[in-house]
Amino acid sequence: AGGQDGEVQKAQRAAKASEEPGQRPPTIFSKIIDRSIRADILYEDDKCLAFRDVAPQAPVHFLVIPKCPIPRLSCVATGDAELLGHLLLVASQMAKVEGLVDGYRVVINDGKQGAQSVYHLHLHVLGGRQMGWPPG
Ligand code: IU
Repeated sequence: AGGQDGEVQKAQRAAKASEEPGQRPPTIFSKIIDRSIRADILYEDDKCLAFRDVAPQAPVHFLVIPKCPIPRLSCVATGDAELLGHLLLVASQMAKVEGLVDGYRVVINDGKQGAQSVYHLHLHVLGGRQMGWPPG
């Protein structure tokens, strides 16, 4: 079923993640999910968690992460489609809850050139100020 981390997907992710040694789950986000470290959690369900970024880059800046430890967007597989859709829906719903009525930015950084620092897939939701384009 969608959202389940099947054996094939796990193996594919492990292979992809191992291309960058040291850049694989578990990361600090696994500890936020299991509550072994504290975070300002805005939303949780069986598939995902949303929490405020510890170093906010905008008046509102939160992350939406899957509970299953997908390292990065370039590791996702066809079977992740439902989960990925769910993450976007939660981002949209939480942006409303946070009062971002004038718009906001959703960002996924992937890998070295994407400036990803935590190798557990996450959507950034940033708002409450005017964004620029192109991003840096
Ligand atoms: P990036 O897309 O991998 O570069 O973003 C990682 C984000 O995770 C970054 O904005 C950090 O401030 C944020 N973060 C966090 O919220 N809590 C933490 O304990 C750690 C990073 I480490």
